[in-house]
Amino acid sequence: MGPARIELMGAPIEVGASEPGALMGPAALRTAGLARALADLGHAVGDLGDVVPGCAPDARGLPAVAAWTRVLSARVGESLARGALPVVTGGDHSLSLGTVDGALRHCAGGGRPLYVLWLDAHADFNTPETSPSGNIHGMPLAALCGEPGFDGLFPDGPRPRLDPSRLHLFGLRSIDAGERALVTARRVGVTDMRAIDEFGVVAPLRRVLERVAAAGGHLHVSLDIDFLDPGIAPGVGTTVPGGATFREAHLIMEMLHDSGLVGSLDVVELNPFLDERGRSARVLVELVASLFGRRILDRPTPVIEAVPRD
Ligand code: 4U7
Ligand code: MN
Ligand code: MN
Ligand code: MN
Repeated sequence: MGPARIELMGAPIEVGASEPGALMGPAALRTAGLARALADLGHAVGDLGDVVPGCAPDARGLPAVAAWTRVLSARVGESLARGALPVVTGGDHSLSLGTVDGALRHCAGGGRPLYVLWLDAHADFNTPETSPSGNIHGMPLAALCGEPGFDGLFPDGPRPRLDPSRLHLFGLRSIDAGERALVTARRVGVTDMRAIDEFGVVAPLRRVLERVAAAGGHLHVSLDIDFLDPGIAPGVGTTVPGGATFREAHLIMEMLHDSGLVGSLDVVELNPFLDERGRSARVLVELVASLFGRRILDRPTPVIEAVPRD
């Protein structure tokens, strides 16, 4: 079975964040060579260009995010229906309202459970009521899981909800009081930085992947660049110290590739205006390439012997 065709789509949205600049994210990732890096691995890659929302360019707030949600949900759904693997580049994290909604609808149609791996410093589980900032990029998971306060965000009619027990937050190190209560009450899976410091990334991630595999699930990965330590990826509006190292992030991507479970991907929150000479965009391209199979040597994994004999 060959790998699915990869379909890249830009979502230059920044109305969900307070810091302007994320709308340049898709362009920076193109400049850093995302499509080329994936094609060099032997994949069929199409860049479908930037998605255009059905709202005025100066629209603000929930109505603007609702317009993005509709179009992204439709585009991701179409891509999955073609048998492709959509990679949506942002853009702030409110874009995942659309990408996850599209993946949920696709999976509901095919009778497959959707699992979400949320690589992020934050929980993004605020509601308009609990949010200290009012910024929608801190709320997508609460909305997707069906918390109240998001009327008019999704298209009318029945909508598959994200099951919080199939959501796993990985890399968490900043959570607000209100969302902490919700994350606990809804029994969301969490591997926080404390757990990563204590156990590393391998054991916790392996447990997540084993669950998805056992259920025959589709895994949607949402990579927020602030998952990484700001020392390696400074191009982000919401930096939190103490993030994942270069090596931890690489290993996660390699394990995701080896699992063969990833069905859709978001790469979000890159703010090129705050970056240092393209460093953050380049790191993201490297990580995405690792997720799609770039490796140091062609050898079977896992590697049993630390030092190969000749
Ligand atoms: B991101 C925050 F208060 N929790 O809600 C909020 F700390 O997509 C930050 O993860 C949200 O970058 C960060 O505004 C959203 C804040
Ligand atoms: Mn499918
Ligand atoms: Mn986020
Ligand atoms: Mn974040």
